[in-house]
Amino acid sequence: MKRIENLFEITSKFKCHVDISSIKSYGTGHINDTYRLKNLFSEEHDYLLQKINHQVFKDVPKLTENMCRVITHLKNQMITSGKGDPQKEVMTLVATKDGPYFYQDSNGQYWRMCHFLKNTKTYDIVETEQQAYEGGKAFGKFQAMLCDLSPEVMHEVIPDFHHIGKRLEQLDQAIAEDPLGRVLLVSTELETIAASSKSMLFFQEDEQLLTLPRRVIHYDTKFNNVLLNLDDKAQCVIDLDTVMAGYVAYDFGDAIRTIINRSAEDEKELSNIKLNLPLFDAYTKGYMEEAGHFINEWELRSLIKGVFLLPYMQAIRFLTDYLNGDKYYKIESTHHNLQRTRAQLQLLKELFEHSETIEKRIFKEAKKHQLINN
Ligand code: GN1
Ligand code: MG
Repeated sequence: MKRIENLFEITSKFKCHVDISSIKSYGTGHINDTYRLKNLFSEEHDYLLQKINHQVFKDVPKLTENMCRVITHLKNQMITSGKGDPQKEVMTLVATKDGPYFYQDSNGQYWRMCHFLKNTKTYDIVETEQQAYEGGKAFGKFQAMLCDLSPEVMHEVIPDFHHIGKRLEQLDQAIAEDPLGRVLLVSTELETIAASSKSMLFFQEDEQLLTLPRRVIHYDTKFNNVLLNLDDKAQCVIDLDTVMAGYVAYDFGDAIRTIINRSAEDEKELSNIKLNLPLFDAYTKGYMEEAGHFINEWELRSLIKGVFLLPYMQAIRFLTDYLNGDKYYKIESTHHNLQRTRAQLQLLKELFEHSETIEKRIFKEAKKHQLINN
């Protein structure tokens, strides 16, 4: 674990009672650094302390404003409807003694703190249909509860985050600059990416821009961003750094990317990357039960596009970072980003091979909620 030299300085700025001798690294995020800290009073909740990656999140005050807006909205909905426990089912940020929900230390680093939710767990790879179903319910409910929050009020904390046209341009730029001479190693991957680029531009087409509603979405719906309780029931959606305006299909696609894959996001052995269709069905069922009452037919028909777009875009993002010299994602070995790229492209290949089946299964579930007739 990296030692935090100024831990005392940081924690003393927040309204908390931490036992600073208890600090431990926590989680598997690729961007921020997360630590768990115990409460000095054992009967009270513990804390998570996060160092926010300032290279990725350039405007931490705006990011925090987005997060607080969403958190407040979700908690208020639970209080008003009397459904759900706002303390356990929504993240709770800890304020600094000066008021804001973040602190910039003497080295210029940004920190935030939130409550640690006891008796919860996350899965990097989904194991059961029950878990997948609960994931679908959690992200579907998250979107549903935010559908009366105007997307206009949200800041675009990472510009063009899921704009595939821009992602392709960033890849082209990395190819042109090629600082480590890695382009030579990735010609197969570049060909695969080029072969699908046109079909992936769906969300940037004029027709979609005119018809698809923009909503407040999560933008990082990896399955491990849902906390499940000890009975494997969804409890809380976490990692709200990227809540912004976008299309529901982005969140559907990113969740499916992690749920339908029998292997890890960075699986080395490509033949292990196979689809788990029962988990796809279970997620879709849970999702439609919660989102079926607010999404429209256009959005429903766009879900399948998200299923292809997200692994494709993720492959491009990993490859761009690989070519740029691994500056964005944390890596565990020299060619980790290349390995991740290959795994995502393999997943995409599998998805393409089963595209009809996948689409039929989405429509079958949608019919149950009268979202379409045929
Ligand atoms: C990053 O840090 P983490 O794991 O929550 C990334 C997501 C990617 C994901 C891929 C801000 O999320 O967009 O989908 O890695 N977050 C950002 O695993 O770029
Ligand atoms: Mg994240």
